[in-house]
Amino acid sequence: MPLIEERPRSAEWFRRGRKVLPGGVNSPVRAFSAVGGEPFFTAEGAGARIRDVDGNEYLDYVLSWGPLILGHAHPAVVEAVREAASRGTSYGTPTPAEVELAELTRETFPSMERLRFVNSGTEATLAAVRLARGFTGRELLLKFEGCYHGHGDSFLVKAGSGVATFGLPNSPGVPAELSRLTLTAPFNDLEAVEEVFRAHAGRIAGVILEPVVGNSGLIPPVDGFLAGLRDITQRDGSLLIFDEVMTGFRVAAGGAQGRFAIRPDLTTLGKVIGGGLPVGAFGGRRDVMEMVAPEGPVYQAGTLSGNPLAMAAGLAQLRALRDAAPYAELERLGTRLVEGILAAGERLGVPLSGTALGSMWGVFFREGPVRNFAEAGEADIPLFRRFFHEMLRRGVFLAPSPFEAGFLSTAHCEQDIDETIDRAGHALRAALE
Ligand code: HOZ
Repeated sequence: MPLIEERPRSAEWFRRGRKVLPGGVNSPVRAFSAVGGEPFFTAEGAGARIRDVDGNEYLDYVLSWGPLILGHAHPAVVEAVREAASRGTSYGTPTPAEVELAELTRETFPSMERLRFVNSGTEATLAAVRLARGFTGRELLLKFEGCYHGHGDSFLVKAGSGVATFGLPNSPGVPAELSRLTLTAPFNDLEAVEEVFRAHAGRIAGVILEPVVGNSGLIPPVDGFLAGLRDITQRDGSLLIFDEVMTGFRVAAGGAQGRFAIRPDLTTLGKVIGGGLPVGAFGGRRDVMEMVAPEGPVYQAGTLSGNPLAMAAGLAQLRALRDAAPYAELERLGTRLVEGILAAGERLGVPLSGTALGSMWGVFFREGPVRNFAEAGEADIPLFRRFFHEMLRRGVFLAPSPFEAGFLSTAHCEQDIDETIDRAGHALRAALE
């Protein structure tokens, strides 16, 4: 296949974009700064593929950073948005779709006895932490190194995703007083968590984590880690908060909490539940959620929260997922993909490791197992960068960072996977030259 070498139209849009948008983008990870080069500008997407403004086509494993589990422009989602938009884009009053989406979400996430919709995953985690603090009357928060919970002040401490990608230990603009309230521990290290709780007994409002980390690459929890956190938090009276913005409806229908049978006190969702429109949700134990205004004193609000277009898209996507029950097949494809890439590495003498969980997958450029952020950081990042570009030249779009997970959609078929494996073999060889 001909390699994609130039993107003159994308380059021109990027030149214009940089004059009006910081870095030419509206979210840092899109700028390709971590891998070098310039981003392509997308014109359209369909199924498992997107096309840039120069007419190049890419098999897409980013999928808008997770939301598009049915692929791009799924007819049911597009039609639901079209139909909802024809009746108006926002009312600022309750609508039936909000109740329906909440009911459908709770069916799949029974721990979310009550929930509220917001506009993004960041909003959801901010609200969940405020609520945990309001409910417990405590101020400290424990998070894990390499977990990313959006760009709220309290979370920009040893965070994953873009924060890790750009090597920012934390962000200017976050008051030191606030950062001091965020404690950290390595993921998958229960002993470290016990130690933090020993040092701060009765003072930690909540423990927030991605139960399967997707923002340091893909890192599953080791046996007993999530159950251990459940025990420790219960014992101490602090709340266990699962940030399932990425894993919700992705590692299994019921997210990581369903898959690993752990019931957190609070959960945050986003991405998939909005079908590609801006949405987030936080919810959990009824007694905790009763603290949220107007029932209780913990304030949280939003002009566009529960937006009718986002609710319609989310409902269409979740209903299609419920009918299709695609997770076993997605995991089979993901496993095939990861194993194919690892085999290519083995043939070329490149140490790789990786895993697939539901519709998420990831490969590290180092031997496994990778159990935490520090180990993820020991991968061969320069080789990843070259691999990323060689894949892009071959029409495969991976996340432009070693600290992100890959995604699959129901639109990806076995032939796509096999083509990707084939291209990965060539890309790896080229990356080594
Ligand atoms: N939460 C997304 C995945 N790490 C990041 C997407 C973004 O920052 O734009």
